[in-house]
Amino acid sequence: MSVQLWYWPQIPGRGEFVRLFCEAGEIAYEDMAREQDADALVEHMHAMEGIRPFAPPYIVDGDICIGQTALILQYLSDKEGLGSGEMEVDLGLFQLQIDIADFVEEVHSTHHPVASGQYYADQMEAAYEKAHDFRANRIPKYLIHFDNAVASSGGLFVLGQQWTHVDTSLFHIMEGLDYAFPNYMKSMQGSWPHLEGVQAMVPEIEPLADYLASEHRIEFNENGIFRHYDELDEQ
Ligand SMILES: N[C@@H](CCC(=O)N[C@@H](CS)C(=O)NCC(=O)O)C(=O)O
Repeated sequence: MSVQLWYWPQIPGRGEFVRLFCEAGEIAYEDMAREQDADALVEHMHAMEGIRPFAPPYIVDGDICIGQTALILQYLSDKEGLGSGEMEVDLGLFQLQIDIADFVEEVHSTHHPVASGQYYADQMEAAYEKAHDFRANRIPKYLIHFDNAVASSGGLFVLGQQWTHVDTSLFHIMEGLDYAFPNYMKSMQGSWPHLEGVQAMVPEIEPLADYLASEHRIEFNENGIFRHYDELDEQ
């Protein structure tokens, strides 16, 4: 039985972390709001009983409903036997996935530093300051942390030769940063070689290559999390 994925239909957003892992691991999923629309997603969320997810993405797997990207990935990885199988190691992967979630929140705050409910145009000055600090301090701090995690495995991925949900997510943040901050990322090329290795290797995971070339993959755009605004990039 396939898992239902509920996520906003117009942006890669956080839903993409789930899609990439499902595609790479050949986990059957239905992209519910892509098949229906955003209204169906809102309706579905509000009709739910018990503990509801706070926000998309969330998945429904039989009687189970799970929100929070990191938890969804950990759950699917456990269920499909795509982790290490050792609790200590899998907790380390989960920890990295939560680090990625924190980072994604900071990416979002570069264009929405004041209020997520207001337009970018109404908070551009603060965004400029925020993006400057993000490029100077936060990107290097996070990417060196992730680079060290890959380096410590001695292999191509975080677990060595075996890819995991952390690697598909690291691929996505590297692609997103290349889109959002192309000048900065070019100027820093070579600063996180193991991460660049993950970015190069993940598209080689066979089922994923098909997905990446397919129309189902949504391009980054200025409604999503990774947005490109010239003024927020290095000049
Ligand atoms: N920590 C959550 C964040 C979920 C989240 O912020 N989802 C966004 C879309 S990417 C949303 O719809 N948020 C609505 C809101 O925050 O009110 C996760 O990692 O899944």
